[in-house]
Amino acid sequence: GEMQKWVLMATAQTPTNIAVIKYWGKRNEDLILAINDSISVTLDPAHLCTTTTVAVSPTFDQDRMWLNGKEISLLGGRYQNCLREIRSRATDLEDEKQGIKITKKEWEKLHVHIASHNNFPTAAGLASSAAGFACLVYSLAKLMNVKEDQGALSAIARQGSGSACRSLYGGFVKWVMGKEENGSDSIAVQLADEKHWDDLVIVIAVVSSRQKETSSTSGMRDTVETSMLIQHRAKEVVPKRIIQMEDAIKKHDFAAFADLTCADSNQFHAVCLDTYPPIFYMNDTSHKIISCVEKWNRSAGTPQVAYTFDAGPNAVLIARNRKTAAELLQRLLFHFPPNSDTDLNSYVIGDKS
Ligand code: 2P0
Repeated sequence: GEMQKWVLMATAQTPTNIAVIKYWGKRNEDLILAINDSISVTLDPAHLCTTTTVAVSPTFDQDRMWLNGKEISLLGGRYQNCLREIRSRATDLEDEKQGIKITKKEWEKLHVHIASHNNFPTAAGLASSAAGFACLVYSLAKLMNVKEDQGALSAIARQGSGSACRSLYGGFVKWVMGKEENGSDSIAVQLADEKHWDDLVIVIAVVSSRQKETSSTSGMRDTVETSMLIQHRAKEVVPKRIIQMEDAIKKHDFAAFADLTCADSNQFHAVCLDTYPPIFYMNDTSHKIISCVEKWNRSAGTPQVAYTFDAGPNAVLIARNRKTAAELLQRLLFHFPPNSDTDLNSYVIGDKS
């Protein structure tokens, strides 16, 4: 018979997240299971987010994906795992407007087209896989009428990229490493929503927009294989910090929050240096920013700003309120004047709320 010519679409928008207690190291590479819990703050979608539209039609003969307008391969195991997990949970769907009915059985044979856009440069070294996989899973679940809760969806996003599971929620989020071998309890939980601590202002200082040299995936694999410090971190340090961080968030205790955030970023980079071959994610400008913030916090008598660095040289700075954020920008402009010989070239301001 004649091929039906309908298209069904769903769109979702997902912000990226910044870890304040870092995830680094896996106990299972295929399922992406972490060796410690982590805690992050989800950014305001206005600043750093991914928008994904997914479409299904009987005229599509294969799954395809475009990232920022350019077609990319879906062959990687991570995309296949997410697609398979979502498809297996698809339920009967009826779209009355278009007169379309898709049964659970029919979903298995239908192909999807995925178009994803980041509202920030992918090359800027700012976590894009977190927002990307979270948005992919969320939009597919919407399209295929998946009736799982956010926690179950976070476990699917986790199989795309570990940090992605934390982007399923706003506010403060914990990725619980879990105990199960199949990863069913390795999910994200919301600790507090985006309104809980809306005084905080996040400023991202883009130190370099070059692509990082060591990918997180291979970097953390090398760390787990060669670093002795990572065992101490995962077993002794992080479990205590998780409890303290949850407490600091609950009480809006900025001093504790900043001390823990900075210490955990520093330990993550110490673990990178303890890896063989050693991994350097920060550069001289990153180190100058740390000194600048440390000096300011000491002279103020109590922390004004927390810093944290991921798998690249860019600084994520968390100011206690709008007034300190304004002062932070002044200080950054003073120490790193635009068009000077430093390579600090832009500031992205993200209001957490
Ligand atoms: C984090 N990072 O907690 C840590 C801190 C970077 C430093 O999660 O292999 O892209 O896809 O699970 O999630 C970056 O690692 O790695 C990351 P995979 P992912 O945000």
